[in-house]
Amino acid sequence: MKVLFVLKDLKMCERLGIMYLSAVAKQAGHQTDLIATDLEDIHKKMKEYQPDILAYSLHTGEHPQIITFNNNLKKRYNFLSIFGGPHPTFFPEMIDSNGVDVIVIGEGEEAFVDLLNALQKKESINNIKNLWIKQADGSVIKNPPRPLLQNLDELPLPDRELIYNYDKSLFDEGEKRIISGRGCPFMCTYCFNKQMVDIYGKDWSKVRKRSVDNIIEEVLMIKEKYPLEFIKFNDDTFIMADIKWLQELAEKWPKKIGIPWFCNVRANLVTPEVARLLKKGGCVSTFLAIESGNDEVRNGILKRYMSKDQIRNACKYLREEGIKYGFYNILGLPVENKFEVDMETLLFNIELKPTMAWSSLLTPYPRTWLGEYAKQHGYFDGDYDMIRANNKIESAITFKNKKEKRLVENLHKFFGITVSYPWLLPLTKQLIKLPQNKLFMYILMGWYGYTLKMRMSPIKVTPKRFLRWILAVRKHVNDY
Ligand code: B12
Ligand code: SF4
Repeated sequence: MKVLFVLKDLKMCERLGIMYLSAVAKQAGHQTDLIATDLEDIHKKMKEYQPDILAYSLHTGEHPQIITFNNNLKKRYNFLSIFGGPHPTFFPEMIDSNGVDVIVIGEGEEAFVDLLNALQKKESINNIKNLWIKQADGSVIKNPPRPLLQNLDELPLPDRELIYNYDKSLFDEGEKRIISGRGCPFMCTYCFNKQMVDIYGKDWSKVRKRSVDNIIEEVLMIKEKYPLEFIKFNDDTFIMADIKWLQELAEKWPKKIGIPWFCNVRANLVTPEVARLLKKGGCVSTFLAIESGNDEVRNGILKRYMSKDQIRNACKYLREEGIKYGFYNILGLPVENKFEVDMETLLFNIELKPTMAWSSLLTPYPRTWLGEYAKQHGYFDGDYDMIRANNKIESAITFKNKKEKRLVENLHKFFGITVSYPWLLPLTKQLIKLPQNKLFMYILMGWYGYTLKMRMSPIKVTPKRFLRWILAVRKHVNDY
């Protein structure tokens, strides 16, 4: 079968989901290719490649545009459309949209191969687990999920050629993304994890780590074939394995690889021992999520269950080992006094002196506990089609009045730079009263790009890369 993966955009970011799917498809003898709708003319590709299947990977917010895109193609070409990724997983009702033939819920590798093999052999696809299949009369067959893959080492390594053949700039970037495991035992209310537990039960909560040797095999392959200066682990929380796994990584990585790396950590899991092992293994920078500087909001509403002192200690242990740390935060939460809470978050970030601070405007994603809470309390109207693919300009939350909306949305633009230079605070407080404008977006994206690439990452800044980053910032801003 000839598969064409379709992404709304690539945005200088390797998408591991489709890279795994492409690897398993090729292993089973099928052909794959890729298109990003912002980079290439689809009609040229359809005529040249003549795919049997268009396979879309979707985040919430990308869906309205992609559904229209697919539906227009359906009028001109003959193919099967299949949709996977976070949006179909959390909002399978999207199958009712015109032109959507099949959706995949949850982990996709085995279901995708079963589908391709069945189509190849001209067999029925109606009993394949994880799939919802639209029938000719419009009814939908809804199959249950299969058990989760237990041994991730059995998967082939993600297909990097799929991405790099398509976008040479990603090949040339010194940083490459990999993932060391799947699953998370926590239940933060804004996160996709809760829905995965609803789908898979407690099995999803058990973290499935790849073996250290399997990870090393992947990185050695990357090192041999592509420019590599820095590895970024995509894992939600990298250090969730038992300590023996981290000890083994810390032992083997410097000897066999010796490339610096980044990972996400959870403050309550960072002990002096964990920080020491991260350092020994070659970790140079981390991100941890504060989300809110207000204890009641962080623990009562977001259910992070961690104290300020735990966060302070985690930072201290990382600092003592010389590991950089950045923060994730969420602004515009569904609470009565949004702006006051966001100011508390800003001040707590300033206190902890991170290398960079990132903030997002809350997006009430479908089926998250917080999304439902926002709906029930009148902070969100429940229209997921109004959620933007990128929540960097405007919040989807309902505010008390225009003034509150403006203050929160503008604070988001100045958040990172104010955390780095707290003496800007009086100026920030004045600027956020102004109407939102493109310059504020440039400040947000420019500062984010600068701190991410030049402070958190050790990769070489070549003129070519620098120019590419500038263009990426411009593209991000112009997209809004
Ligand atoms: C690392 C990460 C990032 C990184 C890297 C992005 C990347 N695309 O790799 C960064 C920081 C850049 C990022 C950015 C964003 N992210 Co992010 N990110 C993640 C994270 C933690 C890991 C992604 C990953 O590598 N997963 C591992 C792969 C193997 O799994 P997967 O992608 O889900 O794919 C599997 C299945 O979904 C399925 N599948 C996927 N696509 C398809 C397609 C077909 C045809 C089939 C059959 C199956 C299938 O099969 C795959 C293999 O099993 C996830 C959470 C998570 N643990 O997955 C959030 C997550 C995907 N991100 C999320 C969001 C919201 C974003 C942003 C929109 C945030 C923002 N506002 O800017 C941006 C979007 C950027 C973009 N265009 O990709 C949400 C999506 C929620 C939703 N309902 O859409 C998630 C789920 C986290 C959350 N908040 O709950 N992200
Ligand atoms: S936010 Fe992180 S720690 Fe919380 S449930 Fe999601 S993945 Fe787990």
